[in-house]
Amino acid sequence: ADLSETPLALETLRRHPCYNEEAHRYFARIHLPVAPACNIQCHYCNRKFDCVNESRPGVVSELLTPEQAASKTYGVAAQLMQLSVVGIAGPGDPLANAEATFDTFRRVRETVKDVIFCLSTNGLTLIRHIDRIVELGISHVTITINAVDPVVGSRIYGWVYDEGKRYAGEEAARLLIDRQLAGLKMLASRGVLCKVNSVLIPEVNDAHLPEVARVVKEHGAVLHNIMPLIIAPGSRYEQEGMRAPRPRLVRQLQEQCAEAGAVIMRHCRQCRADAIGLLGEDRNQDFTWENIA
Ligand code: CLF
Ligand code: SF4
Repeated sequence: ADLSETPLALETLRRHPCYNEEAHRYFARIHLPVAPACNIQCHYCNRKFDCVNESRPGVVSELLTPEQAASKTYGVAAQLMQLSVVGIAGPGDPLANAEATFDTFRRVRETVKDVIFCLSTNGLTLIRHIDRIVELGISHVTITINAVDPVVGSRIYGWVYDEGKRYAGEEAARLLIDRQLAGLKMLASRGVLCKVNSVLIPEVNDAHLPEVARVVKEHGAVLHNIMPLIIAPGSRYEQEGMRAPRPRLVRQLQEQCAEAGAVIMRHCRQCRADAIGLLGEDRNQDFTWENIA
C-alpha cells in the first residue's frame, strides 16, 4: 500500500492532520471519549487516566454517551470550520467498547457531513470488527503495536483478556501480536489506511523497533508513528523506576525505522481522548455544552 495510491486516499490524506504533516496546520480533529473499558494491561498505563497508546495521561477525559458525542460533534462542526476528522481513541480501547464506538460513528454520520472517520485501538479484537469498520466508512485506523516478538511483548503487557479468558506472559503477548498483525492485514486489504503507533520504551523495545517497522509495513501499514513513552503515575513502569526516552533516542529510532522502509510520522502531539482543535491545541474548554447549544 502507498499513501498516494487511490483517489480516496489522496483526498482524505489531504485533510487528515495526523496522516499528513502539512494538513495539521489547517485541519482539526475532535476525539469523542465514549470508550472507557480496556481488554489488555500495558505496563505504562494506569486506568485512572486516558489510554496512553494514543494519548497522554494526566487528566481523565469526561465520558460521553454516543448520543452526547454526536450532538457535541454537530455543535463543534458548526463552529470549527477546519474540522475534518472525527476520531475515537479512548479513554480505554474503542473496540473493547465496540457498541458505543460504532453507535457513535453511526450517529455522527447521520448529522455531520464530509468528515473523515478515524479509530485508534490496541488491535486485540480488530479481526471481529472489520466489516463494521468498512461499512461505517471508517477510513483511517491506528493500531498500537509495540512489539512483534512475544518475548519483548511480555515485558510490555501484564495480561490480555479475551472471550472470558485471561492470558499472561508470553502467551498473552503472542495472542495480542497475532491479532494485531492479522487485523492490520485484513483492514489494509479492504482499503482502510492503517497507521501503526509504537511506544518507544528504553531498553525494552528500542532495539526491536526497526523490526516492528519492517513487519507492520509488510502487513500493510502506510504510516508509522514512533512515540516516546509517557509513564502514567501509579503504573507498573513507574513503580519500577522506568524513564521516558531522551528526544535524541526518539529521533534516532525514527531514522532507523525510516531506513527499514517505514513512512514516519514525526508531528504526533500525543493528544488526549477528548481533544478538540488543531493538533497540539486542545480547545475542549471552548466547546462546553453551553457554548455549542
Ligand atoms: Fe485522533 Fe489518532 Fe485519528 Fe489522529 S490523533 S485517532 S490518528 S485523529 Fe494524531 Fe494525536 Fe498523535 Fe494520535 S497527533 S495522538 S497520531
Ligand atoms: Fe491502557 Fe494499554 Fe488499555 Fe490503552 S490499551 S487503556 S494504554 S492498558
